Amino acid sequence: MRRPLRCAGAAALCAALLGLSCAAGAADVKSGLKIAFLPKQINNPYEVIADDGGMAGIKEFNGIGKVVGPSDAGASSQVQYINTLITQKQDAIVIAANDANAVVPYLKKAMSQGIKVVTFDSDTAPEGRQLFVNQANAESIGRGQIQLVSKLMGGEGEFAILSATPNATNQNTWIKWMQDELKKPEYSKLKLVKIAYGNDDDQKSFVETQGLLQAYPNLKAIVAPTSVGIAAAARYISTSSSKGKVAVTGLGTPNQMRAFVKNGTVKAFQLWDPGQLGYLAAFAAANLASGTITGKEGESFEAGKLGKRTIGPKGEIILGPPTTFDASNIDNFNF
Ligand code: RAM
Repeated sequence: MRRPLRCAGAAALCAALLGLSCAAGAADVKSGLKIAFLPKQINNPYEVIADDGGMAGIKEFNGIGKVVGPSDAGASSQVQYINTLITQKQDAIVIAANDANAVVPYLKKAMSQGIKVVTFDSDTAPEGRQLFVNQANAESIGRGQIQLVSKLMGGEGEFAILSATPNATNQNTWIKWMQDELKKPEYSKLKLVKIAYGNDDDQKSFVETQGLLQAYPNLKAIVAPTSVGIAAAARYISTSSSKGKVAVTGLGTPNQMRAFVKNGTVKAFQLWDPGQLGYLAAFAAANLASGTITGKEGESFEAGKLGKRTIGPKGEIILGPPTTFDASNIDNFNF
């Protein structure tokens, strides 16, 4: 484990005085910062893990954290919460945006009043935030999903995507890269027949799965790049005659998917650690609110147990590559 170099003052001063490169650390973060997490949906198990990770990070630097948010992932469902957080004069808002644009005017208002805005999990248009903490490189997530489903389908046949909401920035970006990957000659025998939307609602995702199986009798796989969608699809298929015939894959949490891996419905799927995503976002927000970083490319900061992190192009900070889970490793993960 690397040990962060501790500096008493601001990173720039430290570097200038000692001729060393030194990232802004927890020691540089102000204590008592009020940081609010605003997930896509308050009741989505994935978002709960991410928010818990954020609250754990905030505790480490003695901030005051809280989680507020809607029960549905609708485009404008987060607006009223942003307005309340502005009134409360939070130091930072950390949001997984349900829509790239709908929340932007409200987040702009927050920023104009000195509140720092960090998106995580699902981004807004760049003018809506100062930083975006991304779970992994979006291109590699999208391409990786196709590589995985192609393997599960033996490289040929019809498959469908079961996504979250039609406006979800993260899923839409991944799907764009999935479609790009599909153009490669090695996938010429794969056919994407439909993109369905379960709106990150368990029941709707379940019904959409049923609809896909009825509409496409030759379907060989469903890829759900959403933890809500993949769990609902697996639940439907696990008790249907499609079990063993239609592969289910995508992005899900090991704890939600474990039973379906054990009963053979799901062979493999992917994800990152949502708790680490929230934790990293908390440190990014705290460093912005403390003035140790401003959001420019190349600036770096210490993110507690995740070590030094550097801001990339377009204000993006990346957590790390996803993990592929299957029967051989799923029991090593507990989230
Ligand atoms: C759902 C949400 C979230 C996404 C995960 C994989 O929980 O849509 O935004 O990142 O799936």
